[in-house]
Amino acid sequence: SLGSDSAKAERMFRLMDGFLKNDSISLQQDILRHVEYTVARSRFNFDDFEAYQALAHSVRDRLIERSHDTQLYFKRKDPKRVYFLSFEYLMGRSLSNSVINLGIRDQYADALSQLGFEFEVLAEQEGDAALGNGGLARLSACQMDSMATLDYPAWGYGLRYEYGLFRQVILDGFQHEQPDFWLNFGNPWETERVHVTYPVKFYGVVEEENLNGEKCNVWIPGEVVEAVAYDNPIPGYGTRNTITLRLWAGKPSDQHDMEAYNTGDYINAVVCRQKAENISSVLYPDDRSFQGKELRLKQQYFFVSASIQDIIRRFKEAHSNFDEFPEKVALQLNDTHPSLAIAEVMRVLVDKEHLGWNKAWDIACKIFSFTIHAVIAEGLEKIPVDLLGSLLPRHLQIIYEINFKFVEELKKRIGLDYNRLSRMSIIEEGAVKSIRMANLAIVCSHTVNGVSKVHSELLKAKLFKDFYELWPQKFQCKTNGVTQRRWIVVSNPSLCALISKWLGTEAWIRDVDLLTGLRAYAADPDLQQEWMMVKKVNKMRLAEYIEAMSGVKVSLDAMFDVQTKRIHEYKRQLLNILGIIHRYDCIKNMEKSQRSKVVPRVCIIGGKAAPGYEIAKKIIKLCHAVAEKINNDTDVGDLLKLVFIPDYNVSVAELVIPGADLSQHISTAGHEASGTGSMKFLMNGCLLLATEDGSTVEIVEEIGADNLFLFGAKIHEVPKLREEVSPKMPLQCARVIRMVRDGYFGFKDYFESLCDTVDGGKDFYLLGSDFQSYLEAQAAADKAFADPNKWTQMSILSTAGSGRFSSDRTIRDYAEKTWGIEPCRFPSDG
Ligand code: GPU
Repeated sequence: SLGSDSAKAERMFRLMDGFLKNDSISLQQDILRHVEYTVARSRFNFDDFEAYQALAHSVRDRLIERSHDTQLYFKRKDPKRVYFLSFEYLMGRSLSNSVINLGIRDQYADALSQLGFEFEVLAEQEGDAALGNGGLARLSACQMDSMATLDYPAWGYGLRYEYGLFRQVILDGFQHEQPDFWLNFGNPWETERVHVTYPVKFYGVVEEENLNGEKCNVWIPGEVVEAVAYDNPIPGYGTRNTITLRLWAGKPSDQHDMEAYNTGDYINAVVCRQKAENISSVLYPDDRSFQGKELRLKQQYFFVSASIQDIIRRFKEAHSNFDEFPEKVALQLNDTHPSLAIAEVMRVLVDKEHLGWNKAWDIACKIFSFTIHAVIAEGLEKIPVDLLGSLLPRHLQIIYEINFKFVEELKKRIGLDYNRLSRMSIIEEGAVKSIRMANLAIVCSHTVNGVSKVHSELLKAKLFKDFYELWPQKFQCKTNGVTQRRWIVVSNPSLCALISKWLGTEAWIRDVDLLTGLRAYAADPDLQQEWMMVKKVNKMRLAEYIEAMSGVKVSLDAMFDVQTKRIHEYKRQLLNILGIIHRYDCIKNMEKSQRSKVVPRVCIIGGKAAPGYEIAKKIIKLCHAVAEKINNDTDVGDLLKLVFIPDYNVSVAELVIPGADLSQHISTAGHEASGTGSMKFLMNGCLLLATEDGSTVEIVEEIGADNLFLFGAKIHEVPKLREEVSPKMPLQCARVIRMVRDGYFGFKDYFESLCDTVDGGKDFYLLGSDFQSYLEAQAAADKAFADPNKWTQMSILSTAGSGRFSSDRTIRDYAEKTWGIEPCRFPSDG
C-alpha cells in the first residue's frame, strides 16, 4: 500500500517515467497509439484526417504537460495575474503553431515522414477555429500568443461558440452564409473541465433582506444556467510556459427545474433544459453594428459571470482579504462587450462578500482597464434599460447607483453644466433609455487605451473628450501588433529561414526588434535575389489556390495586389473596384502598341459581409460582375485579372499574405482605429498602398514615406470635405460609375443604390475626392514594380521596419504600463 503523499507522488512519477519524449521513435509511437486508441482506427488503416487527429492528440499531450507545469508554478509563485476578457478570438488552426512554439516541428516532420505522411498535408486537414469576426478577434489571438511567449501570468476568457463565424459561399457572385459547425469532428485541442462549472443566473427579482441588522439585496433568479469550462492551451515560443484560454459553454443546471419535474411535465422539462445550451451556440456575425438583442446580452453576462466567479475562486484559494485583490488581479476589458464585468464585480463584492459599497468600488477601480476599438459613436454599445432590467435586475440597480455617485461627483467638479452631465452620464435618456457601456467602462477603469496613436488622440479629442478633460491621466495608447510567430514563422517558412540566415540567428522570433538588422543588407544583390525567389515561391502557392478556387489562371510575373479584410463601406473596397474598372477601361482604350508598357496586375479581393449589410453584399457582387467581364476579355489577357477569394479566414490569410506584392489599406481617413492586416503584410515584405489612417501613420514613421504608396485626404481634412454641399466627382470617377449604372457589368438595377453612395450627392466615404490621388498612388506602384531591384529593396525595408508592430511590444507595454504584472517563467531549459 502507498504511504505518504510524497511516496505516492514518487511512485506515480516512476510509473509515468518522466515526460513524453520527442525523439522520432517516441513521436511515431505516440501518433500510432492515438490512431489505435484515441481515434480508434487500426494502425494499419487510417486516412489523412485520422492521421491529423492522432497527430493533434499527441501534440495535445505535450501541451498538457506544459500547462500543468505552468499552472503549478503560477500557483506556487502567486504573482499578480492578468485576466483578458474578450468576447471573440480568431485562433485559426493550432497544429503548426503549437509544434513550432514547442520547438518540435522538425522532429514531428521527420517522424511523420517515417510513417509515410507529410506534415504540411496533415496540417491542411485542420479546420479553423473562427470564434470571432475580424481585426478585434484576431488581435486577441495574437495577444494570447505574446502573453504566453513573454511568460506573463495571464488567462484568456471567452465563449465557446458552437457555430463560429459563418462560412461564405458565393453563388452567381452573391454571398450566401452557411453555418460553421466547427465542432462536428471534435476539437482535439480543448479539454472539458466537467468540475469547473458555475451557475449563472438570469431574470427574477431583487429582494431586500435584513442581514445582522443591515439591509442587503438578494437576487432571486428566474433562470439558472450552468457554465462549463473548456480549456485551450496556448504555448509560448522558446519557453515552457503554456497559458490557458478558458472558454465557457452553456449546460443545463440541476438547481432550478426540480419544480418542473415535480409538476409531472417531464418531457417538457427535459426539452427546456436544452435551452441552456443555446446561450453559447452562435457567434453574432455583425462586425461592430450593434443591436440590442437579448440573446447577445445573455451571452455577455454568461461569459462575464462565469469568468468572475472563476477569478474570485482562484483568488480565494490563496487569500482571504479582498484588500489584496488589486495586488493580485488585473482585469482587461477588450472593448465594451465584457463591461458588465464591472457591475458583476460590484455585485459579488457588495452582495456576497459584504464589503460595503465604497470599499468595493475602490477595489473595482483599481483592477479594470479598458481598450476601445471603435472610432465613431454610432458603433458604441447601448443596452436598453428595459432589457437589462428584466434580464439582470440587480445589475441595473448597481449601474444606476454607480451612475448616481458618478454624476454627484461630477457636479462637484464641473458644476451644473447639464449638457455635459447628460453627455457623460452612463444612462442615456431619450426614446429608448439605455446604458452606455463605454461610459460605464471609462468611469470604472484606471486606464483607457486606444489602439494606435491617431486613434488614441481621436478618443481624447472627440469621442471621449469630456472624460479626457476630467481624467487626462486615464487615457493611454497601446498601438496594436501581430505575432511574428503566426505571421512569419508558421505562414511563411521560406522567408523565416531567409531572415534567420541573413541575421545569423533565430532570436528575432522572440526579439523582433532584431529585424532592423536586415536594413544593412537591403541593397545587397544576393539578398535581393533570394528575397525575390521566396516571394516567387509564395506567389506560386497562392496562384495554385486561386486557380483551384476560381478557375482563373494568373501570371506570376504580374503584381499581386491584395485587399482582404471584412467588407465595409469605410474600408472602401468599392474604391478599389472602381480603380480596377478604370484600369480596365484604360487598357481597352489604349493603342495596341502601348499595351506592352502596362504593368500586369492580379487584383485579389476577399472578405465577408455581415449577413444584414446590404451595401457590403452589393460590393461583393460588383466585384464578381467586374471580374467576369475582365477575366474573359481576350483584349486584356494577363494585363489585368480580378479574383475574389471566397471565405477569407485565418488559414486563407496565411496563404494569401506571404504571396502579396502590394496590399491596400485604403479606409477613409479617421475611420480605421488601427488596422492589423497591414502589419501582417508588412512583415511579409509586401508593399502598402494606404491612406494616412490608424496604424499606417506609425508604419510611415518606421519605414519612411518613400517605402510605401500613400494617398488621399488626411484625417483633419475629412470634416471639411464632407461639408462641401455637392461634392465634385472627378471625371474619371464619374465615368466608371456611369459604366456600372449603364449596365456594363450587368445587374443595372441592383447596383443602383451602390452607385448612389458615391455619386448620389453625399459620398460620405469620399471616394470621389480621393479618386485622383488614388490613381496616382497606383501609378507610382506600377512604376516601382517595373524596377525589380528597387521594389525588392522596399520590400526588405518593409520587413525590416515591422518590428514595432509585433504584439510582443504591445503586450509588454500593457504589462508594464497598464496591468502592472511581471513575467513568471517556469524555470527549465526546455
Ligand atoms: N474592430 Br469596434 C473590429 O474588428 N471589430 C469591432 O467591432 C470594432 C473594431 C477593429 C478595428 O476596426 C481595427 O481598426 C482594429 O485594428 C481592430 O479592431 C483591433 O484593434
